[in-house]
Amino acid sequence: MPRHVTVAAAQLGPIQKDHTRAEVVERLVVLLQRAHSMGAELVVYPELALTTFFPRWFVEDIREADHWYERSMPNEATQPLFDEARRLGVGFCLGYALLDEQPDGSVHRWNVQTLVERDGSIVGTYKKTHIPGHEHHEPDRPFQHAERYYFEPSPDGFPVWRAFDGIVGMAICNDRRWPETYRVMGLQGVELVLIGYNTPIHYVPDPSQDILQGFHNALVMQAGAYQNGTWVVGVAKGGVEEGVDSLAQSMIVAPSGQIVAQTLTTDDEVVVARCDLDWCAKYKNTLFDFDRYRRPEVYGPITGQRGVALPE
Ligand code: CDT
Repeated sequence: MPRHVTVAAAQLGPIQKDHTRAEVVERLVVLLQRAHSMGAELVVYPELALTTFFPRWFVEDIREADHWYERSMPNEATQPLFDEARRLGVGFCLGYALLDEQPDGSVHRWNVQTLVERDGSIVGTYKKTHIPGHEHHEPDRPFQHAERYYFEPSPDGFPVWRAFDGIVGMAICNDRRWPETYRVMGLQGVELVLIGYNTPIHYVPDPSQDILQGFHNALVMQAGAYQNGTWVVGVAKGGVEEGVDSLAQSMIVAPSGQIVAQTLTTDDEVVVARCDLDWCAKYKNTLFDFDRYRRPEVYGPITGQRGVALPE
């Protein structure tokens, strides 16, 4: 039986600070319905798809930011999305901030994506691994990117799940820039990688990269797809949010590395692609036949060290 899954990249335009969860969920439902009418079986939303990108502001007491986090999923605010998706028989992947309160009283703040199957069952929740930006207030910046204050890095790595008739993995925004992200999933046979992102056009530490944001976005996802023989779906929250312009250019990339669908606007927009999961094998069994051609015995530094070790 050939395995195809029609996937939608459900890009969001900006979510401003005063937009309520109810307003945002209404937009998500509209995108879901549009995607369904285009034949989608799986709808992928951006990173932090329920709120504005709140790490752009610093608060001295982190508990003042707790209202940006979800405490459970689904919850009262997102139930309409879960209900409509199940009614339509469409799965989805949703990014949001999670406040994880443990029975022992410890609190964890994660940046996560939850994958939901067509029958409404939760497949899994992925926690962001590579947390970019800064830990402390940097008042000289035009806007903050304090993700390292608001989120812990996940200790879990990159699990994959059997879902949607294939092998599915997830990554979140900055994760997509790191080859290890795709390779760890590639080593588990991943066929579909779902990635939400919020990427400000202005990169404060080195503005010479601003003009290259679109190029770098495509570069890393196309390389990740090709080098691991997998589909990659990258979905933006784009446009000008609270004065900060963010990259859109959501895309669906084939295992060949080719872009098969891409958004044209910086607003709410859906693009779909019919993903042939068996296409992955063309790459996994030939040029990137890992078992035949990889040389893990000489890749020690990849997992043995974090930073650069210069030669003598
Ligand atoms: N959300 C996220 O991870 N954004 C980063 C911005 C660059 S680091 C300040 C990204 O990699 O796109």
